[in-house]
Amino acid sequence: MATLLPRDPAVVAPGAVHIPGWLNLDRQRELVTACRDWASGPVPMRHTRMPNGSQMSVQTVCLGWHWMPYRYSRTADDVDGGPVADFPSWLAELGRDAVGAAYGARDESYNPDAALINFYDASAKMGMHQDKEEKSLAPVVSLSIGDSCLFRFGNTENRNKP
Ligand SMILES: O=C(O)CCC(=O)C(=O)O
Repeated sequence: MATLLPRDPAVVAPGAVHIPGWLNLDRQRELVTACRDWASGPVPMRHTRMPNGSQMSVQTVCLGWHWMPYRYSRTADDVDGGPVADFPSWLAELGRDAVGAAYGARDESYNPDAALINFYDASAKMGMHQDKEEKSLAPVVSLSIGDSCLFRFGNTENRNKP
């Protein structure tokens, strides 16, 4: 993809690899089309309500497993109780490709089964946090498409030094 700044792959922290421009425009378009589809149901995209009553500014829809604070379920118990959309095999394949690109070797045993799809409008943001509900050491693949943004990558000690 054409870019004004050279953006080379970088290891931003041990094990965390940033690969700018990894998805070409056609693949990005395919993914956006799929995300729009998932956003309309069976469980619609929504602002997650937190235990303190506030709503997250980002809108989220899940595949495979539904995330709510702070657990995962096969049904969207905090939305409409509906069944979570299937996690498609082509998305697991894309995940394996991404891990292969990041670490230099594909791992066929990597079999992701959940996706959180976040839609950020112009005012949405997400603060520094750790996702601690996942009892898994499997890699997390994050695909960012669309507007430019500040993506901060934290550390395991505190929230102050991304
Ligand atoms: O949208 C992102 O890239 C970050 C998502 C995230 O941190 C989360 O959903 O917990």
